[in-house]
Amino acid sequence: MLTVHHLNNSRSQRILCALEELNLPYQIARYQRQPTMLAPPELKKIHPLGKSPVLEDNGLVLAESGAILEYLQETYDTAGQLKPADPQGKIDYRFWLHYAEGSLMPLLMMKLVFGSLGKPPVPFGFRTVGKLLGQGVQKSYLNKQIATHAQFIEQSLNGREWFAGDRFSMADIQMIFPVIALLARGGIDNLPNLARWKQRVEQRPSWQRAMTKGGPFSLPGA
Ligand SMILES: N[C@@H](CCC(=O)N[C@@H](CS)C(=O)NCC(=O)O)C(=O)O
Repeated sequence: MLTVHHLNNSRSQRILCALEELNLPYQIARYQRQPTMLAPPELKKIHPLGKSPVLEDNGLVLAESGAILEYLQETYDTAGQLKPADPQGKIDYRFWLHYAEGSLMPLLMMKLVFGSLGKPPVPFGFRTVGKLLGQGVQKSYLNKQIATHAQFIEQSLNGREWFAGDRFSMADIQMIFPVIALLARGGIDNLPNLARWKQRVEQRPSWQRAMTKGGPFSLPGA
């Protein structure tokens, strides 16, 4: 039996979506974020990093959402439903699977952290300095980086419905989390391709079932 170790409001929503796309039976072991937004310590008993998602499959323990999605595709997607077959599609598929966590998420996490330096839990006496520091880093570095990435992703969807071509794939599932974070907190307007792509994802029954089973998804702390 497949078990998804699922932290509420987290990247493990991706895995639920993939399992729903593949129509696989699975169970969910649920974990709630602590007030700090971190995962509870029990998750470290499943995998030493204590992050979500973790997937268990007949004694195998897998972490990292991209690696889990690739595993599910290679192991269970016998019809090749969630991976393109053409050479360019395969290159794009691999690119987005890596890019989501390797390049885009670190910038969005930095945005979250540097945007929080003027607020609790930063001690009261440090908040003014923290806020100035955070604003400085965002203005001089982060916002420009995020704008470059946002334009790149937006243009990559010109004339295509999905990240790896004309069919929905694991690459789209992997991109859901950073795109939602980018649209929510990237501070960039006018990304119509991305907004339409997000709507298409949200209309998929697999995503809707993942939300029903996994719980609301609103990315307060990603
Ligand atoms: N790159 C990893 C990131 C895993 C990760 O940071 N997960 C978050 C949830 S979205 C988490 O477990 N946060 C709680 C914590 O850091 O304690 C992946 O894609 O699986």
